[in-house]
Amino acid sequence: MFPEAPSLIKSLTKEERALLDKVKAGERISDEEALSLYQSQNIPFLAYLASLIRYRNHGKEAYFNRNVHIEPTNICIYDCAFCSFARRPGEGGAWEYDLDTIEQIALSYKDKGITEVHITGGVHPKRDVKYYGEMLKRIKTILPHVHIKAFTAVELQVMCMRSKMSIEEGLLYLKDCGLDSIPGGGAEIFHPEIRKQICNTKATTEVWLAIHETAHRLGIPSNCTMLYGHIEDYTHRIHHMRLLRELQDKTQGFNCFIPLKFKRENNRLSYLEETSLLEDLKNYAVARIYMDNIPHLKAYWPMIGKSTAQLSLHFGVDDLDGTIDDSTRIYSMAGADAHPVMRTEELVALIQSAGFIPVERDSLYNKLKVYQDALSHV
Ligand code: V47
Ligand code: SF4
Repeated sequence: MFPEAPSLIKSLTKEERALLDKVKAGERISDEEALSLYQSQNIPFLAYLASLIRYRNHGKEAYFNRNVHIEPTNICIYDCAFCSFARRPGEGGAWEYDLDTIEQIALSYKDKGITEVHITGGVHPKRDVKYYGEMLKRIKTILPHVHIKAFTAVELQVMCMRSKMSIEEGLLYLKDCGLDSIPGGGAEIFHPEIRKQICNTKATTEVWLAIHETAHRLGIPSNCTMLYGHIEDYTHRIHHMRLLRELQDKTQGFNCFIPLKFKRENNRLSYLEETSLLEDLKNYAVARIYMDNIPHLKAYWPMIGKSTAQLSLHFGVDDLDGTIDDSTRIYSMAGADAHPVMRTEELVALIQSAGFIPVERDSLYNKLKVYQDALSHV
């Protein structure tokens, strides 16, 4: 049962009251209304509205999974202004794992209870669809029951081009090799004013959206992201979410939306301040309220930290990603937690102590285990 908040409701302005009525009735909010929420300083109201939707969709349940990342290379043909991860071939700090090394990595996760491997990396100048297909096949042979969520739209565009395949041909080939879903990366900010300043040369907005639309049509679900907190303003964020909401109306193929907070170390945008905790929470709340057709909202804890992830559950978030097992470098190279890892017990305790019911899920949000009982130390 969603807790009533009579004193909060009594203190609302006329405009806030109208928004509350709209959200209660399950109606979609407009871009102008989203902007007014972003501009609002009434944080309890934002938390209340987002929680209303969160409770309606998921009650008190909060999801997580047991996952690891594999980053096959950080060599990249692009040079995004916000990126701290990419290197040129031969540059210090560059890596490229061959398929035998990938096999060794997969073997190291055998019998560890993971249910998902997330694969993403730099856009390598030479590797093509056949290469990545072989990678998927080898991982599936070693970890046959594990869901593989792999390759951003940006990586897919280039590997298909290199293999002279259409996106549809490439996706069907990779699906046959074991690709189960597509992660949400590469979306950044869709608005051309911003996109041309932060990632001018990689997949355009139209290409990113077309690749996800094609994937959905072929029965490959995906996630979507938004990189926020750099040079964009609220109107760019709303434009970005509108394009995702429109595509979701068409396809219903997105499982979750993941706002990614810009981390500033070791990249060309280091002169910017990072967003505040309140701004991060506000962004989750507006996303939950505006994106009414995407079932899950994920707080990616390696990026924002464990405490913010925990708080975000009160601002519309229902998914905290997974255990990670210290397997990603994208964010630590930009200044986030150097060794991201959370044991299952830690994730469960973190969710329970925020007042929610932890649910271990698979990659498609089927429930694997509901942790009904409070832990003894909570
Ligand atoms: O597209 C890169 C972001 C993304 C920085 O689908 C940065 O479940 C912040 O999309 N500060 C790739 N963000 C990762 C990604 C992702 C992550 C977790 C889960 C899922 C999922 C997808 O990482 C890139 C870019 O937006 N990124 N550099 C940075 N300095
Ligand atoms: Fe390459 Fe991705 Fe970094 Fe851009 S964000 S430079 S595409 S690794």
